[in-house]
Amino acid sequence: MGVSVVTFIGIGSNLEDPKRQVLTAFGELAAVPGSAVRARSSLYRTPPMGPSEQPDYVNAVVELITRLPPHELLVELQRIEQAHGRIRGARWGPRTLDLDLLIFGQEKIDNDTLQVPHPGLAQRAFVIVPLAEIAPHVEIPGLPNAATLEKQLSTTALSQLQRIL
Ligand code: A4P
Ligand code: MG
Repeated sequence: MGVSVVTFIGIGSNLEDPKRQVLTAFGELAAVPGSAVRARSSLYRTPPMGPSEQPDYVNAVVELITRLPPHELLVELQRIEQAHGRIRGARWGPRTLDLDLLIFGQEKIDNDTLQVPHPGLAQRAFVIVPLAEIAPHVEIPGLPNAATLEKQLSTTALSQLQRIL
């Protein structure tokens, strides 16, 4: 294990009591080896991106300090997804728990198993709003900071997000 790195994890769920899935994930992320949760956002109810015939999502973002290298952190995130009974189905289809590695320090990673910063980050209100809540000024490699990205969202996109907890 190396030095500590500041990372951000996007959490999403739209099956089997999504709010509970997200709250449980907060605790499980705090228990990842060599890691600590430094901040967690509010929970937001968000309309589904992708197939619209699926329930609304609950989304949140966690700031996690970790000594794990990025691929080991990804393995830990996938282990937590599996523990929530995640069944991989259609792309952008419904899921009990999705954990996306959004930002890993100042690293840019682009290989078969991992792309960081997460490719959808700059377009997704359900990622940007909770990220801007806990880390408005964090530097995102190749992108403006979260506060700036939030200002670029349409009022329609913003109005569809509902802070629930
Ligand atoms: N992978 C590559 N980069 C990363 C990364 N930065 N973080 C690879 C996590 N995984 C990464 O992921 C497929 C593969 O992506 C992994 O095996 C990993 O090696 P997956 O979770 O199995 O597939 P997925 O999530 O169905 O596909 P995808 O394209 O990652 O979907 P997204 O982008 O995660 O979107 N609507 C709302 N409102 N809120 C949501 O949270 N989420 C999705 C899923 C769709 N619609 C949504 C939401
Ligand atoms: Mg995913």
